[in-house]
Amino acid sequence: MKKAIITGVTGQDGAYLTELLLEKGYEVHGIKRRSSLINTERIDHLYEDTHVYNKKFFLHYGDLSDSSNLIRVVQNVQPDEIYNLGAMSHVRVSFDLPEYCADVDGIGTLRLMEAVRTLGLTEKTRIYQASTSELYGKVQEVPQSEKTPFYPRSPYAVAKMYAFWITVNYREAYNMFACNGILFNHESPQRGETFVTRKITRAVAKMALGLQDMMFMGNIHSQRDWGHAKDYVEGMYRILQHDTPEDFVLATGVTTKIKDFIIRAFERLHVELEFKGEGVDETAYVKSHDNTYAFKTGQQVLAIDPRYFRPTEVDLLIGDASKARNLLGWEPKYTWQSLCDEMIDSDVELFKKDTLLRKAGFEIKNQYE
Ligand code: NAP
Ligand code: F7E
Repeated sequence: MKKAIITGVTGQDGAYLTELLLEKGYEVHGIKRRSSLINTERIDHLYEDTHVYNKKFFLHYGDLSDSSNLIRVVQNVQPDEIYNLGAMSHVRVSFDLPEYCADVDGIGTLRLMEAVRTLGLTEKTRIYQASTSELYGKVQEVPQSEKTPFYPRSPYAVAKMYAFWITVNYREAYNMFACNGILFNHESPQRGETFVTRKITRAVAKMALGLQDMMFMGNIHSQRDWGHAKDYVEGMYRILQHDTPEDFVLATGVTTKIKDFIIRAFERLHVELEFKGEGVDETAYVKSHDNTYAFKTGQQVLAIDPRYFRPTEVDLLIGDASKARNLLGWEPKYTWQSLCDEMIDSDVELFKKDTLLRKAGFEIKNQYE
C-alpha cells in the first residue's frame, strides 16, 4: 500500500486529491493547520467514514512555516509521495501579506524538500509541487506552455516562482523525483468563497433566492483558462506516476472573460442581463427572467468596486497542455460551462437551506465577499 502526505489537505484540491488517492488504495496523511474554528469541512466526509476507507486517512497538525513538524511527519510516515498543496493561495491577499506569502509558499517548499533530503528519503519519496499559471503573469507568449518564460505579477506569483525553481534545483542537484504541475485556474463547488468563480456563483444563487440584492466585482475583463479541480487532481497523480520527473502544464486551452462567466451563471437561472457603462461605472441589470426565482426586471445586480482591483493584474491566461496530453494521457473532461452550471446548482441548493432558516425566524445578513 502506497503512503502519501498532502499539505493543504483542507483546501479545495487537498479534498479532491484525498478522495482520489483513497479510492486508489493509498494511505493518506494530511497536514492541517491549527485553527480557532474547525477547518476540515471539505474532508470531514472522508475522515469520519472509517468503514468505507478502513482507517486509511490520518490528519496531523502542521504548518509550512515550521520545519520541525514537517520533519516529524515525514519521518513518521516515510511517504512514497508528497503533494505540496499548502499555500496562502489568494493573489489579491498576497499584496497585503507579502512576507507571510513568501515564507509559506516559497520557503515552505524548501522546508519540505529539506525534510525529505535530511531524512535520507530522496530515492524513496516523490514530490509534487503545486505551481501555477500565475508564474506567466504578464504573458510573454500565447498560449503558455512549459517553455514560456515567467513574468510574475504578484507577491504570490513571485513566492511560487521560488518554489518552482527550488523544486527544479533539488531534482537536478540531488536526483530527487520532484515535479512541478503548472496548473491553470481550476474551480469546483468546493472552491474558496473569495475566488472569483465561487464569489459569482454564491452571489447569483443568493440573489435567485432573494437573500442578496447585488454583487460588487473587480476587473471583469481579465481572462482565465478555467478547468474543474476533479480533472486537475487526476493530473497531479499522473505527474508523479510518470517514468521520469518532469514539469507539466495542466490547462483546458480555452480562455474566458470573467464577464462571460457572470453571464453564464445568470443564464443557468434563466436570467438575461443588460450591461451599461464602462470601467468603474460598468453595471448590469436584469433584462428578462422567467419568474422561477426571485429576480426582478430592471434589478441592478452588479457594480464595480475598485477595492477588488489588483496593483498589477494578470490580464490573459490560456494554457497549452499538449505535453500532459501526449505523455500522461491527461485530458480534462469538464468545460468551463459545465463547471459553471455545476457550481451554480450546488450553491442554489446550499442557500435553499438559508431560506428555510430564514423562514424559521433566523436573520441572515447580506454578505458582499
Ligand atoms: P486553497 O483552497 O486555498 O487551499 C490551500 C490550503 O493550504 C488549505 O488547506 C490551507 O489551510 C493550507 N495552508 C494555508 N497556509 C498554510 C500554512 N502556513 N501551512 C500549511 N498549510 C497552509 O487552494 P487550492 O485551490 O486547493 O490550491 C492548492 C494549491 O495549488 C495551492 O498551493 C495553490 O497555490 C495552488 N494552485 C491553485 C490553483 C487553482 O486554480 N486552484 C492553480 C494553480 C496552483 P486552511 O484550510 O487552514 O486555510
Ligand atoms: O481571480 C478577477 C481578478 O481570485 C481571477 C488562485 O487559485 O488561480 C487563482 O488566482 C480573476 C482576476 O483567481 C474579482 O482580478 C474580478 O483577474 O479567482 P481569482 P486568480 O487570481 O487567477 C491561480 C492559477 C492560482 O494559482 C491562485 O492560487 O478575476 N476578479 N473581480 C476578481 N477576483 C476576485 N477574487 N474577486 C473579485 O471580486
